[in-house]
Amino acid sequence: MNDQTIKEFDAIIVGAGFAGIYQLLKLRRLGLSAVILEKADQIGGTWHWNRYPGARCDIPSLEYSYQFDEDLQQEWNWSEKYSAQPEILEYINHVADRFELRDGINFEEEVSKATFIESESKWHVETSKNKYETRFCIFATGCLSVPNKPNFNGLENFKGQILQTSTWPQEEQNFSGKKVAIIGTGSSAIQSIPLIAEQAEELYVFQRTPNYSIPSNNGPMDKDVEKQVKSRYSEFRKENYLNGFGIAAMSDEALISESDPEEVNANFEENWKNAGLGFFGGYADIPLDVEANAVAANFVRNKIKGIVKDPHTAALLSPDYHIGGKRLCVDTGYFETFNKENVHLINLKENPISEITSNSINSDEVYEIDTLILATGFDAMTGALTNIDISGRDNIKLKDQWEEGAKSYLGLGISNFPNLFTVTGPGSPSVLSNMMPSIEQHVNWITDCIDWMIKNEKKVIESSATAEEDWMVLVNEIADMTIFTDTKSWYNGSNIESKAKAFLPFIGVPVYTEMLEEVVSENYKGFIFDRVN
Ligand code: N01
Repeated sequence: MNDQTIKEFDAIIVGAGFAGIYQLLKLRRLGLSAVILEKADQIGGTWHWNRYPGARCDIPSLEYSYQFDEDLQQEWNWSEKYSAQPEILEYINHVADRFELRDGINFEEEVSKATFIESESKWHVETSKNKYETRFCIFATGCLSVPNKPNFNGLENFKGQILQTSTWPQEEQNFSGKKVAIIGTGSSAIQSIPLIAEQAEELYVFQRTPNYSIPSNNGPMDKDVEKQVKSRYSEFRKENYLNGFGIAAMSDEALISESDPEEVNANFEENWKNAGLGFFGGYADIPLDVEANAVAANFVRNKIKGIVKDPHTAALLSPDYHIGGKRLCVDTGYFETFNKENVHLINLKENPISEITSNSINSDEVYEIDTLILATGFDAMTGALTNIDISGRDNIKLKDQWEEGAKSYLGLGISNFPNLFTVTGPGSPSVLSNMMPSIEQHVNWITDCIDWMIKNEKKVIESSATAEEDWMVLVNEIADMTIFTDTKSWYNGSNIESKAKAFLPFIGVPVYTEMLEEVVSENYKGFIFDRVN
C-alpha cells in the first residue's frame, strides 16, 4: 500500500472507459464526490487495451459516440465511417479534457477487493495502492475486458514473441520478415489478419471455428451523410433506440418468409456492400427464424466461395451454424487475404494444437514461428466482476453467487450487493446493442436513481432476489425465441470451459427501454430500499 489513509467518496467508479468517464461527469454534476479507479495508466478502457492492427469500431462512428452533449456531437468530426482505435482513443481523451474529468481518475490502481460493511452501509474498496470507503460502488468495467488465455500445452516454453490482441503493446509492432501465427478467428483476428498478412513473411491462421463476416466498405466520412445526421442528431439517436439492436442500419421490418427470393437476394447484395453489421438486421426474421437465418447464412457462404480461390480453404472458412449466433464480424479484406501465398489456414477442429515448443506450434505439421498472437477472446460479461473479490451482505461472494450463472436485475443491480451498480451488466442489451447509447442509458439511469434516493432519503438500494430471478427467466425466454441460444459463443459462456453456461444479454433495446422506464415510474419496482435484516 502506498498510502494507509482511507480515502472517502460518495461514489467509486471502477474503470475509465466510455462508461466510467461519463459516470464521473454525471455524479459530479449531481454534486457528489466521486473517483474513478483505473488499472491502466491512461483512459480508454477497451480502446486503450485493444490496439492491435486494424482495430476499429464496427458500428458507424456517427452512432458509436456520446450523445449527452449537443455541442460535443456537433463539433466532433470523425474522419472515417468506422473510426480506427487511435481516433476513438483521441475522442475519449478529448471528452475527458473538455469536461475536466482527468483529475477525478486514479490511474494504475487495480481494484482487488470490495466489501460491503452492513453496520456502516458502506463499501470498503482496496486497490494495489490505496484503501477507500464509499457509499456507492459503480462497476464500469466493460463486457469484454478480461482476456481469455487458453492453457496450450507448452505455451510457457515458447521463446519467441507472444502478443495478445486484447493487451496489445503501445509500441508499434513490425512483422516484416517474420513467421507469425495467430490463434483464433473472431472479430479481433478478422480485423488484424489482413494487415499482419501485408507484413509477415508467413502467416499461419489457426482456426477452431470459422466466422461470418461482412465487408465494412469503410472509407472517409461521407460529408453529406454527416451533415444530414448532424442536422437532426437528437431525433436520429432517438430513432435508433426504437430498433431491436439500437443500431440505425438494423431497422428493417420486412420478413424473408414473406418476400420474393429475388428481391431478398438483391437486398442482400445491397446490404453486403453497405450495411456492415446491419446485414444481420436486414430482415426482421434473420435473428428469429432458422429458415430465414439459413437463407442469409447461405448468401454469405456463397460470397466466401466467390472470394476465396482455393475451394478447400473457402470451405474451411465457411461457418455452418446460424449467422449471428456468434457475434457477426465486419472486415476489410479478410476473406481476400486467404488468396495470398504467404497466408495459411490450419483447421484446429481436425488437427488440434498438440504442443507449443520453443519455436513452433505443432498441429497437423510443425509450424516454426517467430511470433505467436493470441486472438482468443475474453471471459465476457462477467469476468471483470468475478475477477475482483466482491463481498456483499453476509459476506456472500459475487463469484460464489454467480457460480451457476450470472444473475442481475436489469443488468444494473445484483441481489445481496447493496448500493452496487453495474453499467451494461449481464441481463441488459449491452453487447447485443450499440454499446455507446446503452452505456449512456445505464449511466443516466444510475445517476437518476441515486438522485431519487437522496431526495427520498433512502440510504441503501438493492435488487430483490425475486425480481432478479424473474428478470433472468425473461432474458432466457426471449433468447429462446431467437437463433442465439443454440450456437457456442461468448454470449452464453461456452468459450470458457470452466464457466457456467447461461445466456446473458437481453435481446431487444425498445422493450428493455420501456421496462427500465416502467421500473422508475413505479418507484423502482423490484428494488428494495433500506432493507432491515
Ligand atoms: O474474441 P472471440 P475476439 N483454441 O471470442 C478462438 C468485440 N470486438 O477478441 O469460436 C483455439 O470472438 C475462438 O474459437 P471458437 C466483439 O463483440 C469488436 O475476436 O471458440 N481457438 C475464436 O475463434 C467480439 O465478438 C470489434 O471455437 C480458440 C477466437 O479464439 C468480441 O469483442 C473488434 C481457443 C476468439 O474469438 C470478441 O472478439 C474486436 C482455443 N483454446 C472485438 N480459445 C469491433 O469490430 C478461443 N479460441 C468493434
